Amino acid sequence: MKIESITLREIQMALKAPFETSFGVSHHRRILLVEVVADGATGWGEVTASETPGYNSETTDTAWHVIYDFIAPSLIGKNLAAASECGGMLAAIRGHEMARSGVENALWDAEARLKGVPLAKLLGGTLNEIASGVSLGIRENPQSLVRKVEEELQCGYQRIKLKIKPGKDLDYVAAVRKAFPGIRLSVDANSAYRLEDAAHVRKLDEFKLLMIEQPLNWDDIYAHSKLQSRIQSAICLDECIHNARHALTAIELNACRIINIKLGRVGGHSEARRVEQVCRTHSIPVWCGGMLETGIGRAHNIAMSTLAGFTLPGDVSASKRYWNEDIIEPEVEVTSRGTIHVPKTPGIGYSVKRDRIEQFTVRKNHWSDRRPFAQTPASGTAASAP
Ligand code: OSB
Ligand code: MG
Repeated sequence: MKIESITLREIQMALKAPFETSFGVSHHRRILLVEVVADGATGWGEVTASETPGYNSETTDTAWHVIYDFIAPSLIGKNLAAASECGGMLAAIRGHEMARSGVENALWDAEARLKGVPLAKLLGGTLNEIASGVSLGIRENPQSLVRKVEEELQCGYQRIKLKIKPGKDLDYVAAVRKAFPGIRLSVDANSAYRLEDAAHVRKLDEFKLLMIEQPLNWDDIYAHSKLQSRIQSAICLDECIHNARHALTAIELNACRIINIKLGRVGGHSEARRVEQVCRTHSIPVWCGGMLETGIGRAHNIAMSTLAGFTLPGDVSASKRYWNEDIIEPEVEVTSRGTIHVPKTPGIGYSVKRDRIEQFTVRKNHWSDRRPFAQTPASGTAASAP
């Protein structure tokens, strides 16, 4: 698979509704898309970094810098036997998993297209449809949250996850649990609590949650092992897990009973498969997390969610919950049973709407093996938002 060209672009898209987490509110997204051409086949990937370093240490701009200055120059013109070799070629780059993931996943899409198989198959996935859940942002008051939950349940979603933070937690969860006693319900704190809050977090036990996601520091597996021993609810780690070694550490320390896998957070499909493997070996259920992706990131999430270890509903939901019009066709849709059908066509299995992407593009750079000196501008790291 010879990498003939790489196109990096930033697109900007307004979210249909603001999304509030314990670390801030998102109104619009600045998203990097990666398009590769390898042996004549095109592949697409999405960089899932946020605009601010509030979730992890990467941002849209750090990812641009790392892809522009390091990843694209080191891959252009290279010959890979498979996309799975990408990680080894980028071994000199520490961290920056989301930047690496956007590029590696584009190569996985290209490889699947070259081989004429759906990406899910190439990854080793077995499911024909995946279970879908939703992640609901923090709201004004518990009543409006209950109304939102009802709306999502009517759409068929199999699991509801509530974002929480100190002061916007117990009352909200209590109201939702009272209104819907039997649903699969979980919460996500995005690192908003401290180990000293253990007695407070333990109050969530009475609501019979499926899990409490990432209650403590984003980089502290050990503190989660202490909290897990003090509460009944299962802890699910998100922010803490960047690779299979982290997953094994967390499992051996009993720091969680569930792990959320995000392609961006672990650096792409190759490492995601290794995390899934470690978890499956240790009977730790996994599910696919979301980062408010466009259809391209969503399509990669769907393909990954077909691996056998993904036994819990993920945060992969319908395009129309986020966007007035997505950049893929058809859009991601959810059945009335709360499932998403896995596409059967080669690659990510959705077609990319180039005209729409062009319309949203605010900066772009192209590397070509045939014209190695055609790159512009001299530095691509300055933001050029309209
Ligand atoms: O922690 O799972 C998270 C969105 C942005 C950053 C972090 C998270 C989230 C979500 C949204 O929960 C999931 C989605 O894409 O719907
Ligand atoms: Mg999370």
